[in-house]
Amino acid sequence: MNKKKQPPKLNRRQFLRLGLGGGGALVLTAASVLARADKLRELAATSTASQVAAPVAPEPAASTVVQGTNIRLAATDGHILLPGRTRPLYTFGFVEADPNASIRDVIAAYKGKVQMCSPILDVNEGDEVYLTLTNLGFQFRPDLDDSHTIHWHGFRNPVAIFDGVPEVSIAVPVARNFPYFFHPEHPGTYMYHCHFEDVEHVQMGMNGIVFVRPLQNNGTGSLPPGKYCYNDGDGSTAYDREVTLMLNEIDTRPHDLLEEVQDFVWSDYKPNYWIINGRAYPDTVKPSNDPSLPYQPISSLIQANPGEKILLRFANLGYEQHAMQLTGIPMKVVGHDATLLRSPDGSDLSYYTNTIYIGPGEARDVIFEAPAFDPTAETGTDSIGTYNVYLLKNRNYFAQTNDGLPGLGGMVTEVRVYNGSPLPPQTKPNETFT
Ligand SMILES: [Cu+2]
Repeated sequence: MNKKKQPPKLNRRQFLRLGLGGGGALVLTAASVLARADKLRELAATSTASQVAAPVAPEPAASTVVQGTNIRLAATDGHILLPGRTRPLYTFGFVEADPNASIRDVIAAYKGKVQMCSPILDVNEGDEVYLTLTNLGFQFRPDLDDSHTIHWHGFRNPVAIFDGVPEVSIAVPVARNFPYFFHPEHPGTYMYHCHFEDVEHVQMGMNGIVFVRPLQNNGTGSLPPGKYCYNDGDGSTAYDREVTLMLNEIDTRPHDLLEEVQDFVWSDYKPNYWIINGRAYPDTVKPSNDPSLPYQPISSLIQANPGEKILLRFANLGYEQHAMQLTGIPMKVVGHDATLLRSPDGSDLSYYTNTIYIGPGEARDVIFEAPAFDPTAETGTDSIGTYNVYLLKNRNYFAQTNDGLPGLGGMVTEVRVYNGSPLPPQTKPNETFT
């Protein structure tokens, strides 16, 4: 008896490739989606010149920082701009949403409008933090029904259900909420990311920085209230300003292929962009909430008055180790992976360096003191005043380019130390002044 030949079984993506991908066309129905893509393309055409482009039509504002104990993040897709690239880059990620809005309203407001990197979460030691994750689905890949999670990387979590690893807890399907609960007890800098199909979802942009402020900020018997990175007991981690720096690399091929309903072999990963807070230099030094980068709201520009102490909160959720070098100003490393650098007997293990080595999934807390303004050194001028500029850059020169194009790009930002003390106090992390 002849065995009847069975038609080949197709998985979801193979099926879609036959149905949609052959022509390379993705079926997009909503006119507003096309209009927004056109607007982003227009912005992209001007972004390489680092000029301020015309602002886009009002959208729900992308968030730099989320504070408080009642947080809502919505997971969806969208597009960002990279210097030297006219096509907006397809991404996934998280945006801040109103904790009290209905799922329907959050979908209407944010679906297809994700930001990169995801918002900075700013919480306090001892708080009871409720974080609702809402999965909005994908605007540009409506065929995909991927779930999402929040994994607070490095959190000492006694309860697996809130750890965001889908295999041992819960993942959030499309059009559903899930309430996470965290009781942070260990100050320092962490990161969070989606843990569902995590190689893909993290590379696509589902990551951000979360940090915990110490109880010492309220003051102790011997220390006044203030800004401290840790419960150091001696004020050694006090600072005036803070900037979070989320390090990632991007291979643009899987982003483009996903948008075209094609597969990518992840072992072929070979990045061509290196980014800080979702932007590549020179975009890194544009202000926070710059209108030319509507979905990349978080600046990496480090502004300082002479003599101020600046806290840099580094985290790396790329797949490469990075070596971040600041020449001309010594950096004091006070924390690794949300742990104060002290030995069990209390001795000081902090160290000075000009290069921070940071592997995937690692965090560093670094404090430097802004030097006096030197009128003879290289200076620049912006709307705040005249400044000395120090480059904070990835030491690997491959990571100092945008897709191999000429000129400085990539994982590079600037420290600007101003003449006089023109900067007002910072009210939140990564706040920039123009
Ligand atoms: Cu996800």
